[in-house]
Amino acid sequence: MFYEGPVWYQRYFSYHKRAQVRTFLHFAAANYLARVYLNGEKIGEHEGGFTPFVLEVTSNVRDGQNNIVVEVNNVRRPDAVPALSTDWWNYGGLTRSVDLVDVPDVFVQDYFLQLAKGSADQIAGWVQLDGASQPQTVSIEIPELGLKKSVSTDANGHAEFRFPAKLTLWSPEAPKLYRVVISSGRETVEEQIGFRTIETRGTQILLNWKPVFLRGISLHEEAPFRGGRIVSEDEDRTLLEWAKELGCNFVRLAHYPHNEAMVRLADRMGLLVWEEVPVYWDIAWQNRSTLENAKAQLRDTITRDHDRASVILWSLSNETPPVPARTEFLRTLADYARSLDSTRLLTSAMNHTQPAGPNTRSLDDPLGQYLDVLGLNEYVGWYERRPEDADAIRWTSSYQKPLIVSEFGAGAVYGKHGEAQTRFTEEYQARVFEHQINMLRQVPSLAGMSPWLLMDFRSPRRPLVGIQDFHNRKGLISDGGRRKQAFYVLQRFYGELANSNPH
Ligand code: GCB
Repeated sequence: MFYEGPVWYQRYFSYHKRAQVRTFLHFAAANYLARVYLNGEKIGEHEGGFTPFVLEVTSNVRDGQNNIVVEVNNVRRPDAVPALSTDWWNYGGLTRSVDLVDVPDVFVQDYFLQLAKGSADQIAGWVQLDGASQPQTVSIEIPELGLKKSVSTDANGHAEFRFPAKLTLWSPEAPKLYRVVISSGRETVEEQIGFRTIETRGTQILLNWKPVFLRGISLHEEAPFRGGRIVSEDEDRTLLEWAKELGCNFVRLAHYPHNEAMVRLADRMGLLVWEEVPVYWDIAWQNRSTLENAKAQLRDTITRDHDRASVILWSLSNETPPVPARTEFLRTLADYARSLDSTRLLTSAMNHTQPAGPNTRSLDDPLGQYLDVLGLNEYVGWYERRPEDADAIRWTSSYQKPLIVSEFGAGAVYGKHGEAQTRFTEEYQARVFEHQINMLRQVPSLAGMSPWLLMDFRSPRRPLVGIQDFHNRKGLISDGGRRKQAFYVLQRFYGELANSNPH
């Protein structure tokens, strides 16, 4: 159960080689360091436990029988991302699917289709071909709108475009997706893409130009009922349906990129998404290769999901210490994220605040200057003070930016009842939520919340026998799928919010 180290996979497969076809191995995720061998030859390696990668094997794959071997090592390292300590289980190995993918010799490598920044009727973006030695024509079609545009790629296979379109915008209430068809040469790629705007104005978040309050919940990518990493879309759906039942229009996918199907499902179900890279607690801020690694994980997350309307926030980090080297590191990540995707908002979950008066705390972390939206994790009533103390606490910030309380919570064992003073009872957890809600009603810049968290999850840091048994018990739902009292406290509040603000 606590094993960390290499695991080896081996499989034979048969393959039929064809002319003008290129072949890739696609790994949806391998935690943490993967080394891949095909027919006895090393073809590549990859670092980072939650992002996809591809290796071209066109010249290695044989007609007939082939032998693939993969070593995946989940040993934690001080220079890795994340580093040595996390509050989640270090599930190792091939945690997501591996596919052998055939494409034409010139193929659509990537595309980015979103509304142009600040516009509701102009689609802008780009398409990137791989393998083209001369300009090619690419067509972009949205059949439902009767739209078909042709663009010509440059010498690098790149083409940018911008064209008008009369669109029904995507929103949680009406998550409209369009079938988009991208064709080039011998290849046609089909997609479902939604279009919406997202921006901030002062301390508000605007979705399609209207203020939106993010009624959210945080979740880990852990399978309900059986534990382990999620392996099917059904498991994704169970979690997102629970979030819907709670009254959410928003999910914080903590603390690393969840599987791709989760985000695609959020697109279809109308849930706004906060997506995060595992720059968690303390990591080697001064280390050049750690920065390169974090950048690569951020790039691959954005690349995978940049066409998902549901994703409105890229989160750069969680609870990092406000030292200069860390702020510089995260400033670099923020600049990089903006260069890759200027259409979405940047955030980070921060937890360092200053007293600003008797019962007032101010979130002035220097990282805030590089973000569009401030995330705040606080545990009044659990790691500090009593639940009812929250009623009198006020939060401010010198940044005039929207604030999301990205975490608060308390542990409770499903079915454990007692006095509301007794920790780990359902009553105690419900009491924390009631007082947190009293407090959050008083935060003028509050644009959303994502309490900690939807479902109990496994963690090696949580050993209390009979209580935690290596689970973080802050779920509103147990890992066996049972709703705790606090679930209904939050559900009532979200119901009230939804009725007073349809957005
Ligand atoms: C936090 C962390 C989260 C932990 C949680 C807890 O602040 O961001 O990863 O699981 O607190 O339960 O302590």
